[in-house]
Amino acid sequence: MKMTFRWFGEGQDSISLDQIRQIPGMDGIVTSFIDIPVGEVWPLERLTALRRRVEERGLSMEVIESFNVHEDIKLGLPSRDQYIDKYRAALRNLGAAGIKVLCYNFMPVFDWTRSDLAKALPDGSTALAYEQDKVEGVDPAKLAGEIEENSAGFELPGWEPERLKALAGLFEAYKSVDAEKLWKNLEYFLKAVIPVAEEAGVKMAIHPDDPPWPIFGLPRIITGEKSLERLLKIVDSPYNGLTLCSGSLGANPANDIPALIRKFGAMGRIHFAHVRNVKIHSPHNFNEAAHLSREGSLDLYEIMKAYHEVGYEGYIRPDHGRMIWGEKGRPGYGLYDRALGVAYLNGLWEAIDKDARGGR
Ligand SMILES: [Mn+2]
Repeated sequence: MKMTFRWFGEGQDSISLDQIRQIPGMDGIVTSFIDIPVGEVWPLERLTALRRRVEERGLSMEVIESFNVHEDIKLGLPSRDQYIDKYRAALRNLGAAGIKVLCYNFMPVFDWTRSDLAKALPDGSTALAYEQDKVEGVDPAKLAGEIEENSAGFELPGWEPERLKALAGLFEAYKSVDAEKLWKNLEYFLKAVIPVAEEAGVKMAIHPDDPPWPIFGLPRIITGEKSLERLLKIVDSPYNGLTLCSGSLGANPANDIPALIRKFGAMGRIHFAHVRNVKIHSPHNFNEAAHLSREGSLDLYEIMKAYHEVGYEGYIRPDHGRMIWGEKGRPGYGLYDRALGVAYLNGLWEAIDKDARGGR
């Protein structure tokens, strides 16, 4: 298990590499170039230069996240082939730069969705929250405006200004794309890119839809066991794998996270573990919680035990955290609560590992 931390890059993140380095047991960062528009190729020189700077700070850079798939690919438009070519070129660059895992998603229009980026919790901390009525009761453009306003000045992956400007047109375009059509478009994409990922040595790891149900009438297809199984069968290669996000899938209590880890982990298809907790209040209403099991609805001990049982050797990160101790930062991505999450996950792992070896 290699512990990592999401870092948005110089000038994009209030947290420094030196701070991340000081979190006990930290191996590396997970990053992206969010200044490069979706669909464009990430230059090899920038990747290698950044990797060098990260390594000079004592951290590794082997995982990329939020390398988003262009909407034309998801929509299955004729123009998708040109974007698929760019995606393949980008995969080659990532491989040449030593990147091992690429986390992406296939959610129409929006990436993750929340109704509140700073919901006050009883202890005075704030966290991202999702209330179905608040989300479904508003015009998506209005919600997007609110999210932008409350993003503490940061550009959020999936909520980039250029995407938000095109919102009305995108919704119109998706009218002809139902879940089955979206599956077909995903299939077309994977069949085109996985052979290149294999050549480049970059494992693709799809992130489940967050939350794992349709919103705003848009289809969402990566939502639980059956869909993950279907996804893996499209191209039966270890390079077509998963980011198992406990918080995304776990927002639906029908998803048994430890069972999913045991199943897909034993198949060697989980390449990236996002581990966090959510507190479910009622169906389709939740807030993100501290990592500690009793603070939310998920059993993090069972989750880490499942990873241990399948001999998980991939990358893991604490995923989102709350805002605590007066920290101001990128919603979900402050330093303190995520660092506490790392310490807790490392503690669980040490105990589980030592127990499994008879206390040695
Ligand atoms: Mn996640």
